Formats: sequence, structure tokens, C-alpha cells
Amino acid sequence: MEIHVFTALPQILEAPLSASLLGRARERGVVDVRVHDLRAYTTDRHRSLDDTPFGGGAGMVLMPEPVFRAVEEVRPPRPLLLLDPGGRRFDQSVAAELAAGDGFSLLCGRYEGVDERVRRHLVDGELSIGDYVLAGGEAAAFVVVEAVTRLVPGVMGNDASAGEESFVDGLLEHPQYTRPADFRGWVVPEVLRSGDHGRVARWRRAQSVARTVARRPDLVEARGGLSAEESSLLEEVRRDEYRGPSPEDPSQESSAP
Ligand code: JCQ
Repeated sequence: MEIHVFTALPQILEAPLSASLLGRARERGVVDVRVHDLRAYTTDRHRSLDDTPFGGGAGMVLMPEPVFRAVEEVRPPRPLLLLDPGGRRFDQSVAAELAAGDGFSLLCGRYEGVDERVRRHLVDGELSIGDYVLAGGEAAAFVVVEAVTRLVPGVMGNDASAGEESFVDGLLEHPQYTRPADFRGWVVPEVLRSGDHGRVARWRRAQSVARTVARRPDLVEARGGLSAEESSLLEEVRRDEYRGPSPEDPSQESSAP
């Protein structure tokens, strides 16, 4: 997979792209992520990337010339996508779409925005990572590169783990615990130490369902609700986790302060 990123601030991206599993995967040649410095494609003696907006107003606009020159010289893999809060919302399904191809490219805006001719005549689309405004597209580009490349076989330490996590079946992850079994009196659920793999799998699935219904009902809606099996797992959790007194048995009522 080949990913090209065009930016006025390559130094913001190089360190995160070189760290950890992604950096290792790049070294091993599993993914080819290339960062292009837009300033290298300027032609004027001041190496300008931005200029004042026609019509007046505050701030600066990324000029079309260095951006077109860079893209036309490099001929990066398409689609070429501009990071912009007005773009298509980037989510796990977009990440999966991009991971299924041979490559794509990202253009990071800066300043108050990019010249409209870049949007209209150079890029293939626009991506937003969420409803907030960044100072530039670099942090958003890293989010996209990480979410996509971790789906490429061989990037993660363990190939199976990419598929097991949140959103892959539309549910949030189950709780995870590691040693110690008792931390400050907060104990790890007994089932996880039972060694019964069937019970563990069932508990995890039930926890995923309960957690998603409680915290992200929109995700449950988006996957078309719960299956009959998931609904009964949810019932089970609700029975097990109910700690209040039984209305039929007031003797269970706590008198503790
Ligand atoms: C991406 N959510 C927020 C900042 C201008 C294209 O013009 C600009 C682009 C940016 C960077 O993108 C974001 C963003 N997803 O801010 C300013």
C-alpha cells in the first residue's frame, strides 16, 4: 500500500509516522508512506505557500500553484483527498474502503483554507475526522493513515487483533483487565480467571452489547439493532449486574450509610 501526504509542515508528521508499529511496518516495506514538503514545489524567491484572500479579510490562503506543481510532479496514487472539516466524515467504514485499495493520497490544508481551484480541479474528495477546527490538516492526516494502515495485514503485531476491536461488528470493545487481580480492592471479574474459554467469550460478548447500548445507542441503531442472541445476553447482564434491593424482599435493603 502506497500513501502520499502533501503538507507545508512535514516535520509535524514525520515523528508520529516513524514511531511504533507503523514506523516498523514502513521500515519493513509493508506500507510505503511518503511525506511531500509543499515548500519544495514553490518557485518564487521567498518560497511562499500562502497569500492574502481576494476580496479581503483576515488570514491567508494556501496558493494553488505549489499544490498543483507538487501533485503533477509526484503523480501520487488516487484518490487524492483534502482534509477539511467540511469533508465526508471519516469513520471505520471509510478506513476499510481505503485499506482495500492499493493506495491513496492526502492533502493537508493550512492557514484559513486552500484556494478553491485546488478543491474543484485537483482533489478527488474531502475528508473530515470530526466537527472541530484544527490549525492544519496534519493531525487529521495522521489519524487517517493510522486507522487505515492498521487494517493492512502485517502492520499490527498480531493480524487477528485488527479485526477484533471496536466497530468491526458495530459494537464497542468489552472491558480488559491485566495483573494484578486485586488492585486497591477493585477485583477482576471471576469469569476472566475461571479458565473457561466459553464463559469468557460469552461474558465479553454480553459486556460489548451492554456497553454499546448504554454509551452509543447510535451504533446499535446503525447496525440495525441487536440479534435475538444479543438481546438475551443483554438481559443476562442486566440480571447479573443489578445490585439494588429486591422490592419483594425488603430484608435485603442496605442500612449502610
Ligand atoms: C479535518 N476535521 C477538522 C484547517 C483549513 C482545507 O483547509 C483547512 C483544513 C484544515 C484542517 O482540517 C481540519 C479538520 N477534519 O481542521 C484549516
